[in-house]
Amino acid sequence: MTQDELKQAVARAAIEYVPQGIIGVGTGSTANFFIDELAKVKGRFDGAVASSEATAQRLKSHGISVYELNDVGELEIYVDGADEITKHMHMIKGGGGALTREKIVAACAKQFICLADASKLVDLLGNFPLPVEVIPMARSYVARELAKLGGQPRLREGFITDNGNVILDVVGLTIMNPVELETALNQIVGVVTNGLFALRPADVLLLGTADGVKTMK
Ligand code: ABF
Repeated sequence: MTQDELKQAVARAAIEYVPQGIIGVGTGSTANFFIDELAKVKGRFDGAVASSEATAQRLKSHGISVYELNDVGELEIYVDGADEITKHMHMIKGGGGALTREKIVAACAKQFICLADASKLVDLLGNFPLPVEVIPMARSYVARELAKLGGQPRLREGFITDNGNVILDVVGLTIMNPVELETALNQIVGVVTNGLFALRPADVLLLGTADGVKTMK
């Protein structure tokens, strides 16, 4: 099976978690497969909150109603991909640059359902560069602080987030304790969000493997 076929398989499997009401929808190619599956069952739920402009556009193109997060209450589920995930359900996210809205929508959901192909499951986070969204005027300061933590930050060239900020992708971090590092990064003035999702990990992982979709909790 190709990586895309694995992503499609987990997207299909996630449909069984879709409740009535409004659901949170993530960003990226795996989330896009999920949106395409959602379109097939759009009579079963009321609509969605999107974690990015790109996702909102795709949902709307399928005729799925898109709601503002401030206009809805707690969401039953948030469904999204990841760049890396461990068996403890800690993730690196934000390769697509939507980490801030993803973290906000995830925070509003009772259940975070992560969709990933087998290549995303790792023993230790950090091989994938850790994205950090930064207020533009704080870029150099935050980069120096990240260097003090042992990372090598690189500006994502030519990229501005949906919130008007820049992203520093950090390589060289040994992420032994994702909760501790996420907390430390949150303390750096000028950081909007970091791509570690460990304080609020996934609740369910649907992992696409050659032997089928595995469910981990
Ligand atoms: C979102 O999409 C991001 O948090 C993550 O960076 C990315 C994963 O992309 P893909 O599904 O295309 O591999 O989930």
